Amino acid sequence: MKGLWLLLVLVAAAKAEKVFTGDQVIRINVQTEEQIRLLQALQAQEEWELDFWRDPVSTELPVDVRVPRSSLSPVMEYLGAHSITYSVIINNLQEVLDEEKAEMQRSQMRERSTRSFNFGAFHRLETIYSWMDTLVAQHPNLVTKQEIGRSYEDRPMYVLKFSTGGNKRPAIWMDTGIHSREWVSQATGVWTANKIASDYGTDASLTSLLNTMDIYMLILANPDGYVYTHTNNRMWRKTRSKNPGSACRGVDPNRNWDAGFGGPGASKSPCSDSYHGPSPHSEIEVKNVVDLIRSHGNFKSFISVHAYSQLLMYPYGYSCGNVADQPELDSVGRAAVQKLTSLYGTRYKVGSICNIIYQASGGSIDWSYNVGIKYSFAFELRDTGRYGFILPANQIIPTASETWLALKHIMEHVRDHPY
Ligand code: INF
Ligand code: ZN
Repeated sequence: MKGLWLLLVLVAAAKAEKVFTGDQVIRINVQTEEQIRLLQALQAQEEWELDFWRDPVSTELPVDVRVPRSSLSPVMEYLGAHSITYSVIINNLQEVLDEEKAEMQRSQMRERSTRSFNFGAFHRLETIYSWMDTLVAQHPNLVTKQEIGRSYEDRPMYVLKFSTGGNKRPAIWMDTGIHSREWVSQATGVWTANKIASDYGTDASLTSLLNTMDIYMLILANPDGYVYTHTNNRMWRKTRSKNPGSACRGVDPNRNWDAGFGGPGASKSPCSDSYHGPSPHSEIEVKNVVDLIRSHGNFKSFISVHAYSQLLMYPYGYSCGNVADQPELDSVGRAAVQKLTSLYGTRYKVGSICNIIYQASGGSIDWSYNVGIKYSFAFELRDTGRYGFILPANQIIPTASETWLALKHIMEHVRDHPY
């Protein structure tokens, strides 16, 4: 009876899963400001349900947009009418998603038979949470798991704390997965947590860092959204909170921080993927982090990891003016990216959020910088749009390995420049 019940539940969940058959992801290399305005007009209308993977903001960065199959002909007509050229980077999104799911299932089978955790695979929330307990058990004198609060749908939010003693030592914060669909971010968080635990005691630089500082990692910063990308909509980005008066769910957790809140570069529409929410820190997932950072009071670095575009950014997003520490942040960022590139040649750009991509208000690292955490950075991991959010799992370990070189450089700079 139990088996039948489980089957029914799975079928129901499967039924609820959104499919993207025939959806195309197209790339538009905008040539003029006029074209940017034309694309922003597309972004504003909700009828064609366009999902901008990269927003139309500057002629510097290509625009990537998922076009639902039902909107393909009107969109192509619109682009043609304005002689906006484009290329198709993903011809049928569902095919790519099916392969991603098949790869996950193959990996789960291997894990069950070998009883080992595959760092080169994407995992469901439950698997990551039980792996956390394994990591703590393997490194009882270094790693602890702390519940910093619960999500909107009442899931625990776990932070892994790496500490060799002391009380409220100077600390480094790292979060991954604040945007749930950016799966290589959470996967990089898992790999990095294991790397820190494994290398303590053998990597002299990391050991000296952990003998004087603590590291806090929030791997699933948006747990409800992450589960939703597995069960209902792989392209989900926001939280899953209900918006009063709207059928649309969720707030963009990277627009909900009290830093230029509600300013340009965020939407007031609950249906928008960059909806800033009703008020700063309205999202419990954001408030839980804010409360921890504030009560700890001794964080020296705040690093938030996103994907994709291969960028290393520093504040501000809410304005294009330079922060006081811009020269130092820029030089640390460039040196960190040099270390990253040295591994596989992966190229990154460095700069402030506003200058490199676009004005975005209410972002997490603007808030952390403004509360005095000087070394605030945001990563945009691989790739530059060939796969976008659906990065193949075989790129997880290379991505995490190269990113670790940059993270280590930042952490070493923080260690050597106490303030
Ligand atoms: N990045 C953009 C965003 O809309 C830009 C960004 C990154 C703004 C980091 C602020 C801080 O949030 C992504 N990338 O969503 O995944
Ligand atoms: Zn993001």
